[in-house]
Amino acid sequence: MDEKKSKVILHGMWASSYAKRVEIALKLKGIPYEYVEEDLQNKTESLTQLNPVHKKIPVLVHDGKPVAESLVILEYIDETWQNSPRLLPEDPYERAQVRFWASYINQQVFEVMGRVVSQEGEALAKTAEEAQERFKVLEDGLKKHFPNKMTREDDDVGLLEIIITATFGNHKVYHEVIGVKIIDPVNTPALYNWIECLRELPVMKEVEIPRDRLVNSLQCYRQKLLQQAANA
Ligand SMILES: N[C@@H](CCC(=O)N[C@@H](CS)C(=O)NCC(=O)O)C(=O)O
Repeated sequence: MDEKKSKVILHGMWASSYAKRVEIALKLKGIPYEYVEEDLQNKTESLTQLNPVHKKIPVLVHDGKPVAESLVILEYIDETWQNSPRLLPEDPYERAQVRFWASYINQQVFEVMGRVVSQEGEALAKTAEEAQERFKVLEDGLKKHFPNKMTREDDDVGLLEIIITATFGNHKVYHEVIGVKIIDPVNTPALYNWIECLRELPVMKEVEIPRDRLVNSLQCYRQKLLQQAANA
C-alpha cells in the first residue's frame, strides 16, 4: 500500500471517549487525518451511509472505505500501519488477554458507568458500589495478566492504555458532577496511579477535552437522563 497517497478521515464527536480512542491511535502512529465533527442529535446522511448498521461514531474512512466500531478501528489501524508503536502484542496469548480486558471494559464497565450517570440517592450509592467492584476485578485482572504494566511509569502505549485513558481519564470530572468516585485511589490504587501517569503523556494531553466543557456537558446529559427517569 502506498501510505503517502492514503487518505484518512475520522468522523467523531468531541466528547466521545470512543472517538478519542481512535484519535489517540492515529496520533501515536503519526497518521495524518481529517476530522469531521458529527452532530449526534442531527445525524448527517453521510454518517448514516458510512455506518448504516449502528449509525454511530467513530467511523474511520480510509481511502473511501469506512470502518466502524472503535475496537475494530484500532485493530484495523494497527494492521494497516505496522510502524511502532504496535497497539497489540505480538504474542497470541497476550493479544487474547488484551482483547479480553478491552471487551470487559466495553461491556461490564461501560454498562455500570452508564447507570451511575443516570441515578441518584440510594440507587446511585448501590450502583457506585457495583462499579467499584467491577473496577477491582479490572485492576486484579490487569495485574495478573500484565504484571509489568502498572508498576512503572510506562510510556509504552498500546490498545489497553488507549482504552483506559480515553474511557477513564476524566474520572475526576465524573466525581465532581455525580459525587461518587468511580476510580478510587483506595479501592484500586494501581489503576488510579496508572491513569494519572498515562494522562501526563504528550499524546493524551493533545486530545484532552477542556475540563469546563466536559463538566458542562456531563451535567446537561445527567439532568436529561434524570428528567427522563422521573417522567417514566
Ligand atoms: N460500540 C461502539 C460505541 C460507539 C458509540 O456509542 N458512539 C456514540 C457516541 S459516544 C454514538 O455515536 N451515539 C449516537 C447514537 O447512539 O445514536 C464503539 O466502540 O465504537
